[in-house]
Amino acid sequence: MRVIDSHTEGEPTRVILSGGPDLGAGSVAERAERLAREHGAFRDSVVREPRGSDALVAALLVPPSLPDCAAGVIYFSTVGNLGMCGHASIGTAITLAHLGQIGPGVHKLETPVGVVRVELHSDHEASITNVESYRLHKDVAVTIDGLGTVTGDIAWGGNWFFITRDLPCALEFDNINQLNHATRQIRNALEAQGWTGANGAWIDHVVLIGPSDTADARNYVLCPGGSHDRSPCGTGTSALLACMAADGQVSAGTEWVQQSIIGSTYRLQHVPARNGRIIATIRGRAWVTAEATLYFAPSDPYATGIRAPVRTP
Ligand code: PYC
Repeated sequence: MRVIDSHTEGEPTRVILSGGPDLGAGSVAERAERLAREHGAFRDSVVREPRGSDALVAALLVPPSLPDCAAGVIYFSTVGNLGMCGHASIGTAITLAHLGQIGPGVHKLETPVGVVRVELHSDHEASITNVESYRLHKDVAVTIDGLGTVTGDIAWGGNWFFITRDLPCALEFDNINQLNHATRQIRNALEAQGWTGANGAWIDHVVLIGPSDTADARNYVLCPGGSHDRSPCGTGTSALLACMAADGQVSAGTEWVQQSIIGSTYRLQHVPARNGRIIATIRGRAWVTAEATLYFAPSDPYATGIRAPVRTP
């Protein structure tokens, strides 16, 4: 299987160029469902250890069904498909540019949750115009042993997020283990207390928001596989802006600089969309780190990866 690895503001993406399963015809959303239903072992083999890690997001390139899109792309991590992924979309754009498949300017990618617009600014910088983001529930309170009551919003930014400013400790890299433990507890409590995204969707990302000395805010983002986003999380910050816009705390066209737990940043802006929703544009940098061939020997007991716990304590 031929892949190209990159990182976007610290968060890794693996673009799969060849060697993926035949997903047949249909929209990218239909083919993403087929991937989830019939090709779990393929997904696991690419992103799970020993070839991948919980931080890695794969981007499977497929022919788009929409004629004006440059590519179709299906994102997945160690626990399954992602609807959209900000960092992986920027990584995919930089990878397509590295391959000479797109040049500077505006392009479109067909994802399972809608079309995203990609603007390639240079070999290492791109903007993504995300799908619509919105808040589903405001001020949801969950009670957690040892943490007390944590209050936050449930919002969509291409994935489902619980976003809170109630912090278990300072958002500093040295506190990473404590932040990870607390956000897992919050995610478990949301699930135990019956909170979901639309149509019963699992809220698989938790965002802690705090102050930053150099940006508008700093975050820690728990990702589905149990690791944290090294980048400032494009879909998570889109969801945050949707909540802040609904509360009148950020106006359309104003730049928002979001810092990650490792200190990297995205610059975002938004425009209003229908029914109080917003459309966010996320600007960030990515670098190709490797061009590789993945091997899967029949004798390798871990050819399909090491099983990852889905819901971690
Ligand atoms: O940038 O949207 C994002 C993202 C989601 C999970 C990891 N990164």
